[in-house]
Amino acid sequence: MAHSLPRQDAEKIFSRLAPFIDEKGLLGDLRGTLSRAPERLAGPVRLAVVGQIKRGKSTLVNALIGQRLAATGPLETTFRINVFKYGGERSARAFFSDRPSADVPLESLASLTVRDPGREAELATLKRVVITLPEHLLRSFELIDTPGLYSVYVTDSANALEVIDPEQAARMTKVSAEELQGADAVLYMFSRDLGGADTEVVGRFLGVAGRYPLGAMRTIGIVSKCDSYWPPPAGADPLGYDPIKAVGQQKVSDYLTAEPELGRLFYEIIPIAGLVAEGAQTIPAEWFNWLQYLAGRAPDELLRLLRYRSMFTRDELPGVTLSAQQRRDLDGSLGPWGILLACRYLLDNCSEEEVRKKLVADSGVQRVRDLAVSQFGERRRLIKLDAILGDIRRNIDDLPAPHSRSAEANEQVTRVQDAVERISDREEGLQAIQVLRLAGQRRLPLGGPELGRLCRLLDPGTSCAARLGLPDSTPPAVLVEVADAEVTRWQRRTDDLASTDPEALAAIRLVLRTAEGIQSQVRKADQMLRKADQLREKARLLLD
Ligand SMILES: Nc1nc2c(ncn2[C@@H]2O[C@H](COP(=O)(O)OP(=O)(O)O)[C@@H](O)[C@H]2O)c(=O)[nH]1
Ligand SMILES: [Mg+2]
Repeated sequence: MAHSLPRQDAEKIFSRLAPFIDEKGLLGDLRGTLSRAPERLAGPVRLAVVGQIKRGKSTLVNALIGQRLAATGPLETTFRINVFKYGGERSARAFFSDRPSADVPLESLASLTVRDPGREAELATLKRVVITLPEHLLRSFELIDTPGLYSVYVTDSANALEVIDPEQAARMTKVSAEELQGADAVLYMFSRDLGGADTEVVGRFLGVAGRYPLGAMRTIGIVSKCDSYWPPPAGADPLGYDPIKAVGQQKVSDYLTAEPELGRLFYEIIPIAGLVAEGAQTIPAEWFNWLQYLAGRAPDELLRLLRYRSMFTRDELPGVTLSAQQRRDLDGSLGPWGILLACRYLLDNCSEEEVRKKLVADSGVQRVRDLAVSQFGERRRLIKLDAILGDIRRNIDDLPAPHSRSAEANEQVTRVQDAVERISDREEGLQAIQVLRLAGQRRLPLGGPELGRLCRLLDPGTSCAARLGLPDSTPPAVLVEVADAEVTRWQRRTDDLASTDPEALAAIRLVLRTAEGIQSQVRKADQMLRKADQLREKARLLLD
């Protein structure tokens, strides 16, 4: 690949740098960050699910792993962190602040969470539960469920207030914020009314808001509980009503219009109905008989039954043979939209397995999964590197102003800053991802064919020929010709943009540098092959 840093260089730079930093002095934190960096680069991405309390974080975690293991619901108000990581065996280990850690049966996870008046003291010292699962998704990243941020929010907290006293809320926030700072990447659940607080929290995670736009590849925004926009509004086709598309997507674009900064902070913002995805994967097979029964009702009647939850779940529902408990179970696990969707797929003769899969796809959770795997799994090293550089920059930002630091400390800071810039300049993959993202958001002034070319050129891990849009069998002389044309094209583009759009200019410059890198590689290869031909010719003459 053109221009990329040899694999171990960043690791070497970090570990060589650490000993120069004074451990006990002003820069002690920085030294810790640097000396832990190589180990952190080698580990899996730590993906934290963060946001306000009761936004559906634990529900999303369950939906992502396809099992109901994180406790959800109004009673879940402990301070503890759940970490889900990959391992051959299903197991869980609890870590306390006042006694040694202990294995716990997975089945007892719920009771370790739910606030139980008899066990308050025990639960108060429970810090963290690490759950190991042989779940493919967790090969890409560790998933961290946090209790929730609270005190920074004023809006939408009425519900939470009923069950959480302010002291607890402050502690939950502290625990969650600490976990966020230790994470490499974030799934951030927006509060119901997007506030400046959301932008602030994420901006802080990434470094000062907007200053390190690269960081956006480490954050995915989530608009949760979209299915709660129910019943379908008058005028909509109620059977085809899709609250994710109809309301969720609209909310995302409203957010982006109201706070354009969000476009920089998030790689993507995805509207979801986590409950539907969680329910789809976890309801017992037997419940499909109940869904079949509902699917057998006339469409108008089914819609009428599902329109109001209070009616669907009441004690007596004349003409319906499902018991109140069965209806409540379905409602609690899938919600009315999920039930309606399932019925429609059953009517289309989908199998139970297909219905489960389709619901996960429709809920938006499959999109979160796919994106998380491609972003945080396949780009693991870049994500980690970017997270570490972000932490170092934050450490430096938090130091007292340069004039109040010793000359020695200033020298150390300069040294670290140089190293950070050296790494981020040379790891072109970091920048390539950012440029691809800008291209995806149509924020580059390029036409369709040019965008296609750009994406191909920047695609890491493919051959020179593929990056030039040619088959791998293309003769090197042709590759040279095409690479030359490519360089000329991007050179011209750079000149066009020189005085207009700095963001686009920086992006196109990177494309130009990449094209030049490819050009130099194919030229070298071509020359070598020509020389080889000449040598072969000479050899043949000797033998003749
Ligand atoms: N309708 C609906 N309810 C949801 C959804 N996700 C979560 N909930 C409910 O919201 C409540 C809080 O969810 P939970 O996952 O515990 O929130 P957390 O505090 O952010 O972890 C629970 O009663 C969930 O059942 C969703 O997508 N749709
Ligand atoms: Mg939770």
